Amino acid sequence: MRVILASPEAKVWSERKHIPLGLGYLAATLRQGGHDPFIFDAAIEDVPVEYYIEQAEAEGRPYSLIGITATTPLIGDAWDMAKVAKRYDMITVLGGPHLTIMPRESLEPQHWYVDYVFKGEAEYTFLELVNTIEAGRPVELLPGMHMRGPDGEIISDYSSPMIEDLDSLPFPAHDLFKIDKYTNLQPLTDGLDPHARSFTILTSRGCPYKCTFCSKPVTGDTWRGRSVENVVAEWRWLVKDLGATEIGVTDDIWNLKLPRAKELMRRLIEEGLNTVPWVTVHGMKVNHTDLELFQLMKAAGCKRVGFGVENGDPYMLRNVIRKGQTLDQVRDAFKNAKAANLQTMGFFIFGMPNETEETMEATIQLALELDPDLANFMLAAPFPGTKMYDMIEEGGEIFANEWPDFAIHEQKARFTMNDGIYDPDLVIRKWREAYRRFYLYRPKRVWDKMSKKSFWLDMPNTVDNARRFFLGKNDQSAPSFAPEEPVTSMKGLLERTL
Ligand code: B12
Ligand code: SF4
Repeated sequence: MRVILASPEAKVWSERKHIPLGLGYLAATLRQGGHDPFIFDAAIEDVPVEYYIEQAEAEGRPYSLIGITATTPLIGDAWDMAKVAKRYDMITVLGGPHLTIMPRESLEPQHWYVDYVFKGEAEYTFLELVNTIEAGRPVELLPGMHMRGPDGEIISDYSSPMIEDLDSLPFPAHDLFKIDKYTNLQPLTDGLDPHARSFTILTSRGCPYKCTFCSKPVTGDTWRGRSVENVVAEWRWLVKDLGATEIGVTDDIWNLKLPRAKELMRRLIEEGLNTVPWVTVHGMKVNHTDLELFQLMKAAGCKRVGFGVENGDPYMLRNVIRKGQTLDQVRDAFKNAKAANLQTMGFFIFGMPNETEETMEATIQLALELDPDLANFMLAAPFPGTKMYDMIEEGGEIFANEWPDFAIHEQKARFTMNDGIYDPDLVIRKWREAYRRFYLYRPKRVWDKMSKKSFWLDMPNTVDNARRFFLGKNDQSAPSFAPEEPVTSMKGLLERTL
């Protein structure tokens, strides 16, 4: 069967282009099952999905079914796309993180144009559905599937499949992505190489930790690692056959098992696959690292490591965020990564419940002390399915009332706590202050950066970030890293930013 697998417009993250890897996995299993999938990622396409649907119809080889993926901020775009596909009489299927958390919502009467919804990892179940439809057999509920019954009522299988043996899956259909459109994975590389070919790879799924801001129903608590040899074989395909120039490891926690992580690094080195720079996209867990791991990573071609630091206050870290790591472990990880000559990136969260001026100040102090190459300060967002969401439901009030409001880059408060202490306006002020104090108010850091060639090469992005993050003013939109008009001198930079 001819199938479109689509990711709707990524407005919330419009300039950071990552391949939608989940669709790559679904495409690979469909292909293995004898079907003909096409991947449409609105983030990199110049034409809407209708273009391809009509083209296929004109060629007499129409698409019969569309499968659309969605995170929470993108679910509205997914509905819009399903509605469009219904105009062409296509069968419409939704899956992905938001559907794993709220599967029934998309089958309510107002979404009459959605036929089936899948919860969880759907490689095998989705293939089964496509096989059933192609064979003309009646569709029955599959694990994790939701659909309408004969009287229009929603019928559900509430299980959330998690594939145990990841080695049994085919590699994602990397070759189906228009890879020359995916040119950057992380802020420090934005715009530096317009011809980059950035792939991502997943060496494991799941995470046993229980951070309260994390969408745990999506990740799953059971960690499942691919064998080292299976990962190396995919890495070889990316490097040797598909011309990767940058690779992002997107696992929730690829380093959970330290010996396995080191073994993977040794094998990449032995196989000569250390020629293409790579980064950890989601971040590593600091308490599963040591100096040797970072040294091996460096030797294996790693360029930059990211770490979820989250908060500088021990109480917040342990009791509110429940990160399962100590501040000393954070410090050790940064020290060791820097000793191994890796660039570092820290992720910090502002505005969790219980946050006060002091705890946010502690976070800023920690960021200054760790001094990563890049600090990413994010505003806490209570996504449904997180423990944080429950905490706010119990003792606070959520302001966000539309799914796009949950995008972490929308620079506005999403909730308050009714404890007489939590102050959402203060959160926004401290969050802006964090950016200013980290990036602007340290003359030595500014000078160190300016004396590097990459700073000047990346000047347009620097300006754009400065304008949006540091000054903020009327700009409440998503931070963009896209080059605007090029700025070619320091004078120009100052004129545009100040
Ligand atoms: C890499 C990553 C990113 C990357 C790239 C995203 C991309 N293009 O795929 C970047 C950094 C850009 C990113 C951004 C954001 N992310 Co993110 N990201 C991830 C991460 C770490 C891995 C994604 C991945 O590759 N998974 C592996 C594949 C195999 O899984 P999958 O995509 O879910 O697909 C499987 C199933 O969901 C299902 N499925 C998926 N699609 C479909 C479609 C159909 C038709 C069917 C039947 C099934 C199906 O089958 C697939 C195969 O098993 C996940 C964490 C996680 N464990 O998933 C967070 C995660 C998805 N991100 C999250 C969030 C919050 C965001 C942001 C919203 C943050 C923000 N800015 O506000 C943005 C949204 C961006 C967007 N365009 O949607 C949350 C989602 C929560 C939610 N309620 O939606 C997650 C779950 C993190 C977490 N644990 O909280 N992210
Ligand atoms: S370590 Fe990462 S993936 Fe695991 S629960 Fe915490 S935030 Fe989620």
